[in-house]
Amino acid sequence: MATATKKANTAKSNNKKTLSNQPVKRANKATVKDNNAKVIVKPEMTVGDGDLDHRTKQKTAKAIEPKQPKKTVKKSEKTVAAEAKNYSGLDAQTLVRLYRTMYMSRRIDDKEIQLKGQNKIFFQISGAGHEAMLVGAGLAMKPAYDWFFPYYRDRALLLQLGMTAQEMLYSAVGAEIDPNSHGRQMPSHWGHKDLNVPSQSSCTGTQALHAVGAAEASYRASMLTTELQDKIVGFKGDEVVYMSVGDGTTSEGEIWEALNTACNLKLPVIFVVEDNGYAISTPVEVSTAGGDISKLVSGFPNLYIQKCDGTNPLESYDTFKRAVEFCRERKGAAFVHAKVVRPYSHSLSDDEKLYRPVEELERDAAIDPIKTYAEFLMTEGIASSEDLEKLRKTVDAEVTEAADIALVTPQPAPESALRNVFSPDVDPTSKDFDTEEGAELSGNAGTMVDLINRCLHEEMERDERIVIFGEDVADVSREEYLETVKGKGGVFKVTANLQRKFGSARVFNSPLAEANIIGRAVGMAIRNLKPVVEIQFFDYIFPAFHQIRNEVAVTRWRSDGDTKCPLVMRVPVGGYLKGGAVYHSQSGTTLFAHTPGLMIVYPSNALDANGLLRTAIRCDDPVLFLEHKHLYRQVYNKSQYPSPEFLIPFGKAKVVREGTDVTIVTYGALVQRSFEAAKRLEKQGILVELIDLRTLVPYDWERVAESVKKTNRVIVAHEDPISYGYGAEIAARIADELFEFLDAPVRRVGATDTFVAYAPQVEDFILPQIEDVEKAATDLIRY
Ligand SMILES: Cc1ncc(C[n+]2csc(CCOP(=O)(O)OP(=O)(O)O)c2C)c(N)n1
Ligand SMILES: [Mg+2]
Repeated sequence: MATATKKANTAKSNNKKTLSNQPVKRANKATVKDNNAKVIVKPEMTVGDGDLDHRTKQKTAKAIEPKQPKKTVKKSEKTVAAEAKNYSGLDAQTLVRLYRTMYMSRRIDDKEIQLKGQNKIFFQISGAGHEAMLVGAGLAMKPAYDWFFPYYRDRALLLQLGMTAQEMLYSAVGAEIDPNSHGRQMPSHWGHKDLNVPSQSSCTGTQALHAVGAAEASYRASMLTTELQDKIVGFKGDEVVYMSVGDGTTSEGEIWEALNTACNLKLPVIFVVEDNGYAISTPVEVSTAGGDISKLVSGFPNLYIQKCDGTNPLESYDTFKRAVEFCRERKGAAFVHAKVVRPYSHSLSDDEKLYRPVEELERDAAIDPIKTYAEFLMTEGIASSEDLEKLRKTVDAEVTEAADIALVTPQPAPESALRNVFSPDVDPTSKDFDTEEGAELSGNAGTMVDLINRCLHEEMERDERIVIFGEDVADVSREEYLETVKGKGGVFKVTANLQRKFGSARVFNSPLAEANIIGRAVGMAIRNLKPVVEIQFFDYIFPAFHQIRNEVAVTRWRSDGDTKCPLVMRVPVGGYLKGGAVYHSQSGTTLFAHTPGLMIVYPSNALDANGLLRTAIRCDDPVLFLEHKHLYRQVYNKSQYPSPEFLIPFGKAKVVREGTDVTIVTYGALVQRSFEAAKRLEKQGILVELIDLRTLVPYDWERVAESVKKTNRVIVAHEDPISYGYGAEIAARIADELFEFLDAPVRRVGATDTFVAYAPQVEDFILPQIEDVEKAATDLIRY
């Protein structure tokens, strides 16, 4: 007990020490508390309440042009930014422009709400209550220079950066010319190529890792050659990366994985938490231990933590200026925790009155930044009520006009749906990727591990954009040991000696966090690095499944080609290991094959692995490259080495053996097993045509069809569990398109619908064996 207390105390004081080392600025608690405590009787008017006919009626004043601040005007105690004596160094025009942007943001929300009510648009989520913080952030950063990974509340930021009301309303109506997603995503899912805003998804928090990867692209390029820097999209050397989330989203693991890496590498990422106190209906104290996210992150080293009143644009601007400076100077990452309000429901699909009492809503309304900042401008004599009224009128007119135009702007043609699933420019199934015919081989025969490793060496040599990372892939992270130890180079040694050859900036270990690996790779790929990452075992790919399915595979499509993240995910897969058991033997290609936008490669031998990996690296789409662990070192699939230009195209199956009686369509470890079965069957006079698909997405349908037309009997064999498997897809298509050529039903061979057991004889029962393939063939012949 005593020891425990002692430990706790030490931890506490250590924490304190770390904190005091950080340039932490505490929030102006008094202001926030005071404001929260103020109970305002039903506000006179509600700005942006969804009804365009409601207008803010401010007190009258005369001037039309923004006035220079009158130093003589008596300041109200309640002045929003009374402490900002020189208005954060901003002139009157800028101060008024900030209001214009905030108001514009609110009015676009209101317009959308109106249009949604009229069934003219199909979804709405607002940025209401967050505007002040967002214009402050936008003003402190450099548009089209810095990088932005914003979330759906960030309308005012995007306006501040230069996106127009028109562009936003194109998005709302699903117009094809919408720069955010060209009609593919809900509105407020930001993306703007020219403004360095990569396409953002609906997934809360995934973009934190992309932001880290985007910052890391610059960080790694800084350590490498200037030629590489030229290839990094938007490389400046001092650019910073903005990433925002809500309070609720800070509970996602990816946020913590992102903070961990950003702080560890001192990456220039500004983590922004827009704390409106709710995640839909769940209050912050339910999601966040202690209710204060800044406290929870206070142990991270190199993290500049700032709290601010996000309803105050000037305080927000000051805060962001400091955070930006910290990151620009490459001192580390920054964390801005901004308290904001949410005057509207979460989205139009939500009714906040179901879980928030009127008094609370009124408290928020009283500190609504659209209201308080207008009051500030008037009280300080920066703009008169008439100025602001006039400004509001012009904004309203602009928004109305933009909406009218958007409503008559065409949506994409229905068949455009098929565009940009994969790269329209680089086709890995084309002849450009085929040097297989007559390829010259040399040297001693190597294993699949050897030939993959050789390919990685050659490709890294050829393309300096390639970075390799994952768990334990480096030779030795502590470089000082490089000369004294042999090095690890991956648990299967596939990446051996790459760090030694190409350096730790290009080959490095990741933390033990699969989403971290894939999410960072996305951010790097967005900026034109070429990540070739390793997931240590297929069985552990699932923490990254969200990133793979919802980000990697869909980024190009959801932005209609504006954002892409081509990368290669090498993944050891499969069983037949004797003792691999449940969590080191899994196959599950269907889970990924069912995800549009992902290419899947599954080589059965060393030479194919080499040629297909080269194509995977050189193509412009994300590729899941499955390497069967059992095949890694088999003598039967060894090969001599091809040249560094040896390429096998995707979608080109290999006829391993020709035959006339029955076709076996397979891949991976079942190729050799089927080959053995074919030899046995030949002795019975049955001639098998054996097809190794080699790539599962895309696959060589022509070759399959040609064979089935010849043999009229077909088996689809794979290692995955049989039900709902990849074979079901092939079998269904054969039944559908080749029915008249069949003399027997399509038969499938696969694993039992279980996981793989440890005890060898049970494993043998579960996984398909030579006998299973043989029996299926004899059954079909007898049919
Ligand atoms: C991974 C994921 N889980 C759940 C959702 C559904 N969802 C969308 S927004 C949201 C709440 C987010 O709250 P917060 O992060 O506080 O942001 P706020 O909307 O309050 O600004 C939820 C649960 C989602 N989009 N993504
Ligand atoms: Mg929230």
